[in-house]
Amino acid sequence: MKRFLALLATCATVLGLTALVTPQTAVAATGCRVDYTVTNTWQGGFQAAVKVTNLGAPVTGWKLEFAMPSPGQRLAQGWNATWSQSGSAVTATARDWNAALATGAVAELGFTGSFTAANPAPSAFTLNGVACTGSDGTPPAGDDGTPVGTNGRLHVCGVNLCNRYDRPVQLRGMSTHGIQWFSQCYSAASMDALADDWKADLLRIAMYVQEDGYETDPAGFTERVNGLVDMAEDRGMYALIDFHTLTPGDPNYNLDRAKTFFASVAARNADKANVIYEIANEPNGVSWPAIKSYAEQVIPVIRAADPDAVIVVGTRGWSSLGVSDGSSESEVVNNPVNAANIMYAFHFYAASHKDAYRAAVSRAAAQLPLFVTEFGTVSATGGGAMDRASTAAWLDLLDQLKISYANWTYSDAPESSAALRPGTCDGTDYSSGGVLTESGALLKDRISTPDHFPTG
Ligand code: IDC
Repeated sequence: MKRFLALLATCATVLGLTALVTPQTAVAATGCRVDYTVTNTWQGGFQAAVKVTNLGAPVTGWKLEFAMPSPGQRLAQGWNATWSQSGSAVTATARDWNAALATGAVAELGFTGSFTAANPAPSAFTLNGVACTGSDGTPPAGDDGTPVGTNGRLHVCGVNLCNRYDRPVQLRGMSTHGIQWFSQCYSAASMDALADDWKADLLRIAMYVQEDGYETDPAGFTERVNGLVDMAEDRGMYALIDFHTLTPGDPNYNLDRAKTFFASVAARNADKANVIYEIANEPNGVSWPAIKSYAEQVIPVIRAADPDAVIVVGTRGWSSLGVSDGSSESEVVNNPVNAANIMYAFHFYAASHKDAYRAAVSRAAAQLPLFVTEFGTVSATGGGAMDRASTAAWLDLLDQLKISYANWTYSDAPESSAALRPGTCDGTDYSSGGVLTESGALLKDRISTPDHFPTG
């Protein structure tokens, strides 16, 4: 069996175009994916598998159409649909038993055919009359140059974060400050600068739960987070949705809020390739088993709506893998969260956390998938002098281990951890050198270097 071509294609919005589609409310992101694989060939003949994934609203009937690209290609016999060919046009219509396709459901079809001169794969599919033009919500496997376009939906493989080619990638990006305080910093202009000038791969969306955050207006903050997810997606950046618990430190205090929030954002963003979930920023004053218990209650809520996204779990001692509480990564290694496709958060502030913490990360990285969802170049207060040497040692280590990171903060907060000078967010210039703080200049230098994402 030889795999000739896997073709990923997405249909544009199908809503309203056919009676076969059950209309859905607000969420208009519909689509489909077609994986076309030649599974066998012989003298003048071939067999193809056609996997149709409904990424959009549920349908109660469907028709898949495509053209045979080469004149001599003829359909012989198909299965799991009613197949026909007229000229070059091939149609596969659902059978009674696979006509209903829920969101995320798959129909596996196939056919045998003959060919004369050449046997290229079809390049354009339509489902219920709408052209399939991309991959799942993002540009096609062909690289559009953005981080999401190149890598697609990510997954955990071994201790790494891997891309659509199953190769390890490191995402380098920035964290917002609390969106309840700094929403003016997340405009089209600032996001353009982050994507185009900084060449950031990642925007972490820090949604505080307390401190005038989510708990004061769940619907409003959910909407703001979704808006930022879209802004990141539009620019080809990943979005890390951070449920920014901090005080109180026990995430179980916010368990019900977390379930409500994540059920909503996961359902709304399930079709997107760019979303990663961070379920608890910095557990503190709480044991690892209590954090694990929280994770094992929140993760299934996300999975029910968005089965494939990567989820990052905060760790003990302000996401220090327990080190700041005098423990170590072994409490996680010996008692991991019972879930797949997850990573563990590690946070550091370069002026406060040095060799002992780097040693812990070096050890842990061999056994646990780690994601530095937050770090600072300064002290753990978010202020004080930048520690250039320690920051460089940290970032070199993360680069070497391919550990993804987000820096605290892409904001103009009056504190040395902020990347932008105070007042920047009152204007529209996010690009000139003059808007950067010392920390911002260092981070922009590090983040804007080429990613060299592996593509094969
Ligand atoms: C800090 C902010 C500061 C804010 C404070 C309390 O920089 O402006 O007043 O939170 O909300 C963390 C936390 C992060 C902290 C940051 C710096 O995740 O919320 O932000 N820090 O203290 N962990 C370690 C350091």
